[in-house]
Amino acid sequence: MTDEISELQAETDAALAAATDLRAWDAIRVGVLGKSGKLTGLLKELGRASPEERRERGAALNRLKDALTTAIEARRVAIETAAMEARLAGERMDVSLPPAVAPLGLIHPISRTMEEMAAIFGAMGFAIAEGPDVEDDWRNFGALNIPAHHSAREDMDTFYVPPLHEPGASAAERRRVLRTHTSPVQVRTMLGQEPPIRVIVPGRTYRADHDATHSPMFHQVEGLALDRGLTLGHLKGCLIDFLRAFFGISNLPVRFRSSYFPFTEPSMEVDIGWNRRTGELGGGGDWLEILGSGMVHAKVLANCGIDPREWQGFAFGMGIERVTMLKHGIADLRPFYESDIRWLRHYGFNPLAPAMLHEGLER
Ligand code: 2NL
Repeated sequence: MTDEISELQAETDAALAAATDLRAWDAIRVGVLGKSGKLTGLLKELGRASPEERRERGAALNRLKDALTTAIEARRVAIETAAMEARLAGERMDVSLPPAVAPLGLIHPISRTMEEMAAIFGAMGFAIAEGPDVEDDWRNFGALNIPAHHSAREDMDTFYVPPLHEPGASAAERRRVLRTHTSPVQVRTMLGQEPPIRVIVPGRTYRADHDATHSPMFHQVEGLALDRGLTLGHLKGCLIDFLRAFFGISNLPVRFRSSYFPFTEPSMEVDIGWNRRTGELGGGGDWLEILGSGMVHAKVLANCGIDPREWQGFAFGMGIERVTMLKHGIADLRPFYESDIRWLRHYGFNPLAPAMLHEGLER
């Protein structure tokens, strides 16, 4: 009898020691304490024993039951603890390792200049307007008071695109070009909305010209402001404020010089002060031409359906590559379009620190 008890104790202890997961452990628990378990069987047999045997053996079986219950429970705790420790060991990480840095792209200097211009002119109430790169002859030249066979058309070394075959369209509407300036977008704006108008137009432009200082594709920003009673004074104030904000020089010298464009009257070229020898902007006694401007020609307004007796305004245009090179001391035009990763890393801008006027534009 007592052999059965010590046998069950020894057998269960050995089985528990060998069990390393909860499934094996549960099989042992059921096999000992379950309805048809071995201990349950011994307790059932107790009913057939004599009263004095029952007392003695009953006490022994109860001690066995306590011992086995405790051992089984202790083994469960040990198995669960071991499983948790194994999991923690597997998921351990070294928080002192350097982080895995995700590669970060950079903003191209052309894009950066456009963003800065959007920030500066945006603060003056200008919206951004965009349009197609392929334009018809009328929007690119005719509406702007550049007549057919005018030297400006040859000056601009225009790329012509095969014409559209639209029935009823005039020759100038059918003839298509890669826009030589972004002015056709201002033409579209004037045709499409009533003044007052304040827009800047950044974008790609094309001229059949290719050497060390000219690319057949380049970028321009033009601006247009139309309202009642706008004067040359508004033009000057607007452009002086823009140039000083863009170059980050609060006392930058700015000079307006009489010039000619077919689409403005009067027309003015705008120069900034610099040192020709060192390339430093701001002073030095030399002048550098930076943009063209003027009061919008009455004929251009009329061509675009606007009454020049009621609305007046100014327009301007500048090359983005040129002002970007001046601002950042970039000597050569060609790398702008070459996608050389070393050049882009050197001149690229942090995309997480975009141009925002309220923070100032200087780095
Ligand atoms: C330059 C000069 C200029 C304009 C562009 C313009 C547009 C319209 C009407 C009147 Cl729709 N003017 N644009 C005016 C003056 C100068 O650009 O040297 N650009 C690089």
